[in-house]
Amino acid sequence: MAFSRALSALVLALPLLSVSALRTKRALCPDGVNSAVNQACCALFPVVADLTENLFDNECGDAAHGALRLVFHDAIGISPTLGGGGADGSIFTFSTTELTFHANIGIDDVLDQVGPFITKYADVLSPGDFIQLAGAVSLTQCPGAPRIPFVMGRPQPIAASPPGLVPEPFDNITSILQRFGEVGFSPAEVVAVVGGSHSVAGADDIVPNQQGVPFDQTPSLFDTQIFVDVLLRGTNFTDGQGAQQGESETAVAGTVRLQSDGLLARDPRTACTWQSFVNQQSQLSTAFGQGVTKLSLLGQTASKLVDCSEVIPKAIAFTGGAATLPPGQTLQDIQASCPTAAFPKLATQPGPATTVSPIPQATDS
Ligand code: HEM
Ligand SMILES: *[C@@H]1O[C@H](CO)[C@@H](O)[C@H](O)[C@H]1NC(C)=O
Ligand SMILES: CC(=O)N[C@H]1CO[C@H](CO)[C@@H](O)[C@@H]1O
Repeated sequence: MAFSRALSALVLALPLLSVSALRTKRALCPDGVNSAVNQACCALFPVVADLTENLFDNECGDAAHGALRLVFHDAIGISPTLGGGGADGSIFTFSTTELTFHANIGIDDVLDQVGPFITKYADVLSPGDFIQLAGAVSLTQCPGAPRIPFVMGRPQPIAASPPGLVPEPFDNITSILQRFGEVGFSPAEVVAVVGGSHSVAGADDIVPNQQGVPFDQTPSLFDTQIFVDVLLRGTNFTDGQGAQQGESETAVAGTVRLQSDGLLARDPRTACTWQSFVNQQSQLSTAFGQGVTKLSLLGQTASKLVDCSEVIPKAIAFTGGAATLPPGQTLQDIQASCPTAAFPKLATQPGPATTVSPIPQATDS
């Protein structure tokens, strides 16, 4: 038994070994500093360094969050019936059209930050490539997030995306699942990409007069806390402004919940997947990484693209703790919505209730 297990492990390991032996033949790049298996990727090392230092400031902050959101808003612009180029950079090149779409609220600020880098490196990368590279690098700023592949060679975009393809926070779950389903995402994949991304996210535009309002207690950690926070009982706005369409005040002061996130967490089609990610860091990271990689290839022919994943920095290991309930809250405050699995037991944070700080805005620094 032990022998046969060892033998099958060896048999399985052999092909992997030869693949990795092939893949480690790195040669020095013309810069004399970096090395790459594929010399075509050498030109990207300075781009990655520039993004890391000068766009993201080496942190999982507003600029990194914005770059990740841009990945989605560019890529989802494709439909089997209406057309569109998917992950083609059209949101940058045809911004005069795409920024008029209501769902792209706030993308103007993201393009103000990312756009100059796209222009600076226009002779190295197409806008579609650049947006996906920036998204992959943004994830390497966020502890717990996966290191995802990056492939290069997306052609220049040829037209703006048709309107109406980017989901909005007040859409119902039927229409959200249908929109993602059209481009090949299962309900479970939708939960992974939406929940995972919104674990490092906040609202800069949809909450009146406020910026950087986090979606969970830990917006600079890619963790599973969002899957808890979104399931807490909501409360009404207490600031006299009232909830806007598509959002609700939450039980965690300082955060805001998108209606679509709240519904995904509770809908019979998605609630069990949503709950399944609570405290399952590596499952989330893997499923999210696969989902974002799939987004990055929408509308593209993968076989025509060159694998430059080797330029993507290492992931930052998860440093946070287990997901917890906010001070004073118990499992009774969770609106558990999966009939087939018990909600996992969680510790309650000690001390008096706190308010989650806003995410500092990139334009502040
Ligand atoms: C049902 C699908 C989705 C809806 C309705 C949705 C909606 C929103 C909204 C309304 C915001 C706040 C915008 C603002 O006020 O500035 C937001 C932020 C964000 N979204 Fe989504 N989203 C969805 C899916 C995704 C996906 C699939 C990704 C990435 C893979 C993503 C990444 C982000 C990020 C990173 C932010 C934070 C941006 C920042 O903090 O600057 N979202 N989303
Ligand atoms: C969901 O939204 C779509 C589009 O607005 C609408 O046609 C449909 O009737 C809604 N479905 C439900 C179940 O509310
Ligand atoms: C307008 C609104 O959202 N009202 C809600 C306030 O909170 C109570 C109790 O949770 C709800 O029943 C109301 O619908």
